[in-house]
Amino acid sequence: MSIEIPEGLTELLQSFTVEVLRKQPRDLLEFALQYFTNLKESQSAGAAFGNEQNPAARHGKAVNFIEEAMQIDSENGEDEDDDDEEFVAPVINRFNRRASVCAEAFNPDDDEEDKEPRITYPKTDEQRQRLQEACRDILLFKNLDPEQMSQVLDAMFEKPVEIGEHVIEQDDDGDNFYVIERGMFDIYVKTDGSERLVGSYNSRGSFGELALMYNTPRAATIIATSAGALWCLDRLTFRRIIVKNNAKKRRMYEAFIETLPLLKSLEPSERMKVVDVLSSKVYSDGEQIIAQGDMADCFYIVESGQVRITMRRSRSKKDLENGEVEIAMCSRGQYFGELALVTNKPRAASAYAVGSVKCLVMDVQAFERLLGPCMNIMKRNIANYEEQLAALFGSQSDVEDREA
Ligand code: 1OR
Ligand code: 1OR
Repeated sequence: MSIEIPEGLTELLQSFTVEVLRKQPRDLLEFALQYFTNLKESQSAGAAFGNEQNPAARHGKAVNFIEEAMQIDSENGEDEDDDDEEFVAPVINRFNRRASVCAEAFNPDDDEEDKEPRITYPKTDEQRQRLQEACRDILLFKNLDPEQMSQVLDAMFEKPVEIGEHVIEQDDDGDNFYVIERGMFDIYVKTDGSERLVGSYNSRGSFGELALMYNTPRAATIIATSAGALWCLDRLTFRRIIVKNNAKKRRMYEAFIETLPLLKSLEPSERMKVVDVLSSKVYSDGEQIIAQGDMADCFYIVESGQVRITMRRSRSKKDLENGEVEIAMCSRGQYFGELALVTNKPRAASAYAVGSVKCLVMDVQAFERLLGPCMNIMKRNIANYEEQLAALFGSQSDVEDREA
């Protein structure tokens, strides 16, 4: 009598075993229950998004575990950027294809990326336009080349959210990266058993990158405070494209970042995390980078060129005609745009490119998350601004008007 092994059983159990070895759960049965429930849920979610014909997406979270086990060594260290190809996470359809952790060694030279099917969610022109608009200012996408960007857009799928929905639960495994199309979301972080509101998103931005970049549990809970819509990028595509791109970025900026006085109180590994979230933006001569009075959501470090910081003499119409006064120039290695983020006020001054300028840009959430240890240096500088304010603007009434 021959016993037939059901298709997919070996791979299913392998994935589960790898996850048990990674997580070392105390209660194996409870872990198994959770694991297979998650697997079932992500399978149903894939089906709900009309992705039946797309096996890689259908398998949701669990699809990653073997590939990731193959990469774990390179990811745990700080040297994950030795080779671009190290980050190619081949999409293995483990329910049709036999893949064994032991037998199928991960070979970085094998360009699996081009052999395996890519995830594509068909979109109407209207959807694609909305998606492109939502992704326009996403810093993690800024350094992608057009081909990478188009693969990312193809792989993204839409998810409506209801008010009160927990999009991400702290400590869960990471499944997707999310780009906000519309809606408001609160960020909660649990420490020592108590949960605290640490920030929010208002109809723009993105979240959910950390667990995917560093293979860590979710670092925060994200709750929708209005109805809204998100665009989701699955973990595998995120790792294949964004994490690979980050390796390149690390190589490009590692030496520069090491020289920045602002970041000297960070550990080397923290400095690398700063590089991971930075994106580079180019401005042409005279272009406005920051407008005085605007709400702030970014922080800047000058990579090349000069940035002129100017201030309106006062808010009154009469003085607007007097134009703006130059109050500072920033060059390579200097930063600006921190004041509004630290004080939670509108931009205190404007910034313009002088000649062609390249800046490294970081969003406010990353700024708050990563630059806490640099706050002393920034606060000392801010105290300098205050001192120079009166001197530069002369009459006290001007200052009072500006500060009103
Ligand atoms: P993730 O994959 O860990 C939760 O899932 C997401 O919340 C996380 O990625 C970030 O994208 C996002 N600390 C940690 N995660 C944050 C934070 C944050 N803000 C947004 N996320 N802090 C708040 C900074 C305003 C630091 C709190 C101490
Ligand atoms: P921000 O987020 O307010 C404008 O956006 C940026 O200009 C500001 O952060 C600072 O990074 C930068 N006063 C206020 N902002 C200044 C100043 C400044 N210099 C640079 N910025 N002063 C100049 C001191 C040499 C004092 C005002 C006269």
